[in-house]
Amino acid sequence: MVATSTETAPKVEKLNKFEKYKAEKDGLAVKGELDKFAEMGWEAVDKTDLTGRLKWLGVFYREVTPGKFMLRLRLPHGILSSHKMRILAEIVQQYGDDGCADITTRQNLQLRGVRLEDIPSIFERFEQSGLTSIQSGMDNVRNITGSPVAGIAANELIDTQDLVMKVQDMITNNSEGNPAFSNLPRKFNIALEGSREDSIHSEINDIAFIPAFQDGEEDSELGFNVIVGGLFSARRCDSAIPLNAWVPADDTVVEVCRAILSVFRDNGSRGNRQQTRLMWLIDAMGLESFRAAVEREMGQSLAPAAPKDAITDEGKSDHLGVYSQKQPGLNYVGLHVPVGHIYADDMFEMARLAEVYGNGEIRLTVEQNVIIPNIPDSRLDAFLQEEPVQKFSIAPSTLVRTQVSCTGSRFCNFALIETKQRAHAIAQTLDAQLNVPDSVRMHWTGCPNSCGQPQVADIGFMGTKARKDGKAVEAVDIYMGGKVGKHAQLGERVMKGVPCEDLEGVLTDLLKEKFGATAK
Ligand code: SRM
Ligand code: SF4
Repeated sequence: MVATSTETAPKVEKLNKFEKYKAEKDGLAVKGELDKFAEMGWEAVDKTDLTGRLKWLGVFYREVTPGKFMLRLRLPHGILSSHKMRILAEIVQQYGDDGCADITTRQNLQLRGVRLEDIPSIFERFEQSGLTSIQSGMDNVRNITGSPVAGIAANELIDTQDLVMKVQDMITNNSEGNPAFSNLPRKFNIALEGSREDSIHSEINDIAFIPAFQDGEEDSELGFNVIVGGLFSARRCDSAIPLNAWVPADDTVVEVCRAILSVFRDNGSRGNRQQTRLMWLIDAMGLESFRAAVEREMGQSLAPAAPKDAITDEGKSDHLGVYSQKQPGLNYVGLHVPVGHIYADDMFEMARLAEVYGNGEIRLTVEQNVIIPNIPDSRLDAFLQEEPVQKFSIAPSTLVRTQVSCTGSRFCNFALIETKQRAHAIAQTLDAQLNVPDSVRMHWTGCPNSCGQPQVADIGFMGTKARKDGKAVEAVDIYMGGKVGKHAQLGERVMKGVPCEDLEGVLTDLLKEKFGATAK
């Protein structure tokens, strides 16, 4: 058709630089080049492969520690066996002082100190043991989160373990790598909640499934309401919004994920990188058209959302301590891992505890802690006497208990401040000085990317720089008012540029004024 002068040509989007390199060579393509990379050494690897495409395999070049890579796994639901944990411990152990691991805010593990030349043999071990790190970084779907006590919680509605696994298998082609979903416009987060508490911050995911009885009444069919578009980024932070869709707790969940991912892949902006997450597409299309596009992709219509979800007002557990399971005579015990940082010895010990006292299963939480499930009543006392249970306490002091922290400047190039050690040290100091009557959840994040989720915290800290006495110093913006669980809401920034060296005093005042703390 010949365009008339009154017609305007469709706007052609200028692709961002990530799109250009993805178009030149797919991220997953480096899978076939690992032996070559191992042989040539990391210094000789093409820069875009090294710092970009390898992330499609979960291999992260760290500018802060050149040659010592971070390996990000996928642990759906945060669940792994003692056998898998032991393999990961052995990998970390071989790197001596460089080797360590972190439990992440998506109930996942990241290994540190890893050498590129070892990746082929590490991946062989992964394949033999059912571990994978595929598609865990860049424009892929991240670790899929679910209640850390799925299948064992007394208040469970839907055991989401199989569904989470099916969604991961669909996205990754059973961990082989799936080109259909490895070139999304941007990162993507999915969560499935199956209990009566929102244990996984569903509201900050691009797609989340929340348990809901279809008619709102408990005698109607149990399934999920779907919410979409939650995100944190330097440019924008938003809670997910209802898609106005209810789905049964069956393979429809997988289909909805597939359809939403397809609509995002085919229609999402690939221009300004700060405007490419799902919520920007929903804004551009309008929620109704977006929902219609998802239905078209599924080839079926979606039922409207249930009038209410089944999350209760009781709040969100941190799962630390001893809890009876729904299976009579069995218990799960949540152990506190300060800011999620662990070493090979700790990992071996966790594997041992799980085997000796439980059924060999280990679970991770989005608060970066560990749960050992399936401990019989008769073994509980002996378990609680174990040395690692003293180290990773079931009852840490009030402020130490609630710290969550992103990686920070020790390993992350984006970081404006050191986070993990500082978070733990300040909490220990203030616990020694103050009686704090109730839990105060504190989240630390080293830069505006918000990996440490400061907006969900009672008090959140976001790394920045400030000037003090004419010098640039590490500082934080302080967020307050984040709520989790049924009435989740994002916190707001209440203070800007507080130098970290002044934080102890500022926090003491905040804890006394807003949280009823008193001097010891
Ligand atoms: Fe994150 C990028 C660490 C959860 C938002 N995140 C990064 C990178 C990969 C940057 C880099 O290459 O250095 C960090 C790796 C540092 C390192 O060496 O560990 C990093 N993010 C993390 C982890 C490890 C923080 C932690 O200590 O737990 C978490 C890993 C989760 C996992 O297992 O996959 C992690 N990141 C999050 C979350 C929280 C969540 O998912 O609940 C968010 C906010 C939620 C969201 O995504 O909407 C988050 N990370 C980001 C962003 C901002 C995304 C955006 O749309 O702008 C970036 C930067 C980017 O993607 O450009 C980022
Ligand atoms: Fe790195 Fe910033 Fe994420 Fe912390 S919030 S891990 S500093 S990108």
